Amino acid sequence: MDFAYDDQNIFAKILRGEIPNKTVYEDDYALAFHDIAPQAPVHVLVIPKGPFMSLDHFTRDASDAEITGYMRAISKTCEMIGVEDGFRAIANARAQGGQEVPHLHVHLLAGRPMGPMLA
Ligand code: IU
Repeated sequence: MDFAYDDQNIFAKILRGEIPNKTVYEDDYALAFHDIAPQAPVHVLVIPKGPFMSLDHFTRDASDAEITGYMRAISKTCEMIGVEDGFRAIANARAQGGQEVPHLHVHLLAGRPMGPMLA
């Protein structure tokens, strides 16, 4: 499987500070920011700082510290945005998964009922 990472993707540019973002949470392992086209009252993307395309790539190649750090950052982000009433987490991967930006991102959606099924 080809996991060639494109360091010109938009989230890589955001991580390098070349493009601004509305940051919710940041630490050594991850950045969380508001999605530019929110699909819910709260729609935040959490991305690892390393060059990982997708969830399978990340969980194959990232170090234990990177994986733990990223998961903890998701928890911290949930604290920041307030998800007491529930939320949905989605990680699209590659073409059939509907992934548009080839840097791993978990969508956190909250603030409305999500319905029983994904599209
Ligand atoms: P996807 O899972 O790769 O399809 O999601 C990409 C998301 O990135 C999507 O929800 C876009 O609205 C969002 N996004 C963004 O927040 N800022 C950008 O500059 C671009 C896309 I391009």
